[in-house]
Amino acid sequence: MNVTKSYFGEIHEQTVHSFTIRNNHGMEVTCIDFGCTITKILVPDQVGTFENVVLGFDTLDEYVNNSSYFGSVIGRVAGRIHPPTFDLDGVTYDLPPNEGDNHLHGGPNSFHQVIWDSIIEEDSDEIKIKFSHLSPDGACGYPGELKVTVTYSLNNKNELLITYQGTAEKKTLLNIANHSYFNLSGDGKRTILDHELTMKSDRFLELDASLLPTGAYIDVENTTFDFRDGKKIREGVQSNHIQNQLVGGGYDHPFLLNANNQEEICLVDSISGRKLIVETDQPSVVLYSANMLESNFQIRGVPSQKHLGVCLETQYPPNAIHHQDLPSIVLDKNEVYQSRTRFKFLLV
Ligand code: FUC
Repeated sequence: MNVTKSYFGEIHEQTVHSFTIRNNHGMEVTCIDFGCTITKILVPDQVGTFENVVLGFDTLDEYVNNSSYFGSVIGRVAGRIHPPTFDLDGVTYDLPPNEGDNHLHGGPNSFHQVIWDSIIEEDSDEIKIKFSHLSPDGACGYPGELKVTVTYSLNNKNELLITYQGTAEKKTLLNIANHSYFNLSGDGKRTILDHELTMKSDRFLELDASLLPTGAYIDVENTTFDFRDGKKIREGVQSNHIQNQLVGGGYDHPFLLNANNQEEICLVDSISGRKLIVETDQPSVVLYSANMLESNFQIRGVPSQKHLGVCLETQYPPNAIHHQDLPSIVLDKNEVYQSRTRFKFLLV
């Protein structure tokens, strides 16, 4: 295995670096310290052709100016919070809105827009890039100075493991996710509409017109949200189900996972033969079929369009702070937040 570090760009007189880990089978993961952003994942198809399976850019400017959160780490709190305010121990904290009245993905200039410190750790069968960041008390409205690390680790089993850890000096909220858009066709050749998704999930959260969970759970039985036996994403995109329609055609929903670390999510592109298995310790996954991806720019020479990627954002449910029935994202003072998700690349 080997790892390289190189210059990627510059912002506010600070250098942004790119890191590429390559394993013994030729699989590569490339990320940058700006937003701990995964810019490229090269894996083989069934005839051994290595191609990129995530949406990403080659220049820093594109990451700074694009609002799609390609490959970035999202925090302090992933998803939408509305109203953009919350109470903890009798103190009210206001969060800056950045999508109409909603506070989205940690607010403006949050984790995806900062340059993280980095350390490389090398082993014979695994290489890690460990990113760390000290988020000041009050950053983006959240209380407590927070020490947070994000580690990307690639091994020789073609597994990318993402781990998050955080501790804060005050009681606060924390719910971190990665926002990679997968497209297993390779180099964005096709949309993800014919990708087949299988998920161990009996329930998802109903959304309102502002894409916020209402607090109600919906049973997936007999709906386009039933991925238990596998389904093409196209089915939800073409469906008349009000929940598919209100997100712009497709999915932008938190699914509650029935199982953890048991191949609970599986994405297949049968044409290339690529398969991705996602295993996590998180209670839910936001399935986003890129319904709002705009078509006014290019992604490494490929015209952007709706449904060009699919995000599998393993996390606690969004807006959990406003719904007591949802698993809590409150982190106590000095409590250790930990979360891990494994992305295993295989062939069918
Ligand atoms: C996802 C979605 C949102 C949003 C964003 C870019 O996580 O939940 O609706 O469009 O990413």
